[in-house]
Amino acid sequence: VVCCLKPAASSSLSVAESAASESLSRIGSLSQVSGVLGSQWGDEGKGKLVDILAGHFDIVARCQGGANAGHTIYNSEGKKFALHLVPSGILNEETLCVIGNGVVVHLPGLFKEIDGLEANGVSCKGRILVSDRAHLLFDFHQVVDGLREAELNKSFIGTTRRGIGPCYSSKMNRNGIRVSDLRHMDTFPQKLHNLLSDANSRFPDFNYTPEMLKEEVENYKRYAERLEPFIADTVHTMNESIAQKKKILVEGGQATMLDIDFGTYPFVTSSSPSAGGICTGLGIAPRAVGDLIGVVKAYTTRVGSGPFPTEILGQGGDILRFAGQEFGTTTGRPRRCGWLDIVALKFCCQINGFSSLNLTKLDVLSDLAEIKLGVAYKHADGTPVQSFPGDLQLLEQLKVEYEVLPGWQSDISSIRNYSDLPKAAQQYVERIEELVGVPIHYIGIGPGRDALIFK
Ligand code: 2SA
Ligand code: GDP
Ligand code: MG
Repeated sequence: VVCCLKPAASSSLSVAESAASESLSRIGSLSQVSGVLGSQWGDEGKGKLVDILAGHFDIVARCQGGANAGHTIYNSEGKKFALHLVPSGILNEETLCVIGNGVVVHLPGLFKEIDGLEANGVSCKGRILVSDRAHLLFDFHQVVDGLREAELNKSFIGTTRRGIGPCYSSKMNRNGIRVSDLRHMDTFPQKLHNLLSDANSRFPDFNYTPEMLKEEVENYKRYAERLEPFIADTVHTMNESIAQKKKILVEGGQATMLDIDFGTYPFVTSSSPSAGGICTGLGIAPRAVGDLIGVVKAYTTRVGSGPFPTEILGQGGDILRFAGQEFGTTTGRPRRCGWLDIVALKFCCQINGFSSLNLTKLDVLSDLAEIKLGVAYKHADGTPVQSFPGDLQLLEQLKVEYEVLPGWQSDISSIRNYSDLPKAAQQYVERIEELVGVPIHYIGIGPGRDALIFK
């Protein structure tokens, strides 16, 4: 429970109490099934918002991706947690966490994460369900991820090497192994052998041996036993919960610009982090899904290769990287940094139909004298580019048109009311709303749970 969001008891409300009560009613009015999705290239701060909202939802569910995701959250005592597969609702004791059918699950990683949470006083028992339809991501998928990246040489994707692409490839090839297969250990070795032989015939350096299979089968016999209490038909759970009027919050991993269909292909992840992934990754109907909150950093970051039109190269990028502590939660890689890209954000809003936005890390811009917004794309000959292009060559050649806004050059991290923000900060927020046409309801001004302004 977020202490600053508790309802005010007295009838004559102070300014702070009335702001808290407004915040509560805003969260309370979110639809029965709501979602928090990334609207750039990931790491916008989705985990923090999910953690804050979790107390108002019965279930927090992941629908896509795997342990490539990294969500950093802080509990009320300021203790830091980095989550990868476990949904960011886990710190709220009342919340049930669902890992849906669309997620690819690396069991040793999941158990390590659960052990880490338990060791830090977070009880996971009976609070995590793993879909029986979810695909298992094996260590060998991670090896293959590395081999593929090495093979790509200079055109490498810059994956997290968590085996995501290879596991979704197995799923699409229709020889993947699912959680429910763990209940049939008689046929499991043959299925795993088929997968390993595939990889062996594709990659000369794979070095598949019978011992490898034997060892992995033994591991998975143990994992199967440990996972059993967590396994559920989560499609049934989700739909029953909807019928029982329970509130469900879907937590997106990665973001629309990394979407396998809508992102900067091939420099994308292998799942659907946009709105469509909610239905396919959880087995719920589109009409059940209500409010979707797009999370967007006040600037832009990207890890890995691929086009980034508003990227700031050199020292300018370093300033944002260090001010925003932009290093990967999963891999520790430095994130590339740039200005907020309105063209990309509008494209994300279109695809996802966001009802509101959470603008995060506004505090990181506090020292800058001027802040730029990338407001339009132009072809090399000066003619406008209509929308965020799918053509990668065009993306790499286009020119970005910027609008320059004044900075506020003061610390905003302890401000909790929108009206107390410096005028230049309000102007920046409102200009984004105006350009994108979606209201910004939440503003992040620090990593902590309480560092959120409701607008
Ligand atoms: P993959 O591993 O196959 O999904 O990589 C494909 C592309 O997707 C990007 N990707 C990410 N981008 C930002 N954040 C992610 N999660 C971690 C974090 C990243 C980290 O929270 O910081 O620690 O490095 C994430 N996961 C995947 C990836 O960079 C490739 O561009
Ligand atoms: P996610 O993958 O979208 O959940 O984001 P990550 O956790 O990978 O990265 C976001 C980082 O920014 C984390 O370290 C958060 O603690 C931090 N963060 C989130 N919101 C804010 C904010 O408003 N201000 C600051 N300074 N940090 C924030
Ligand atoms: Mg992240």
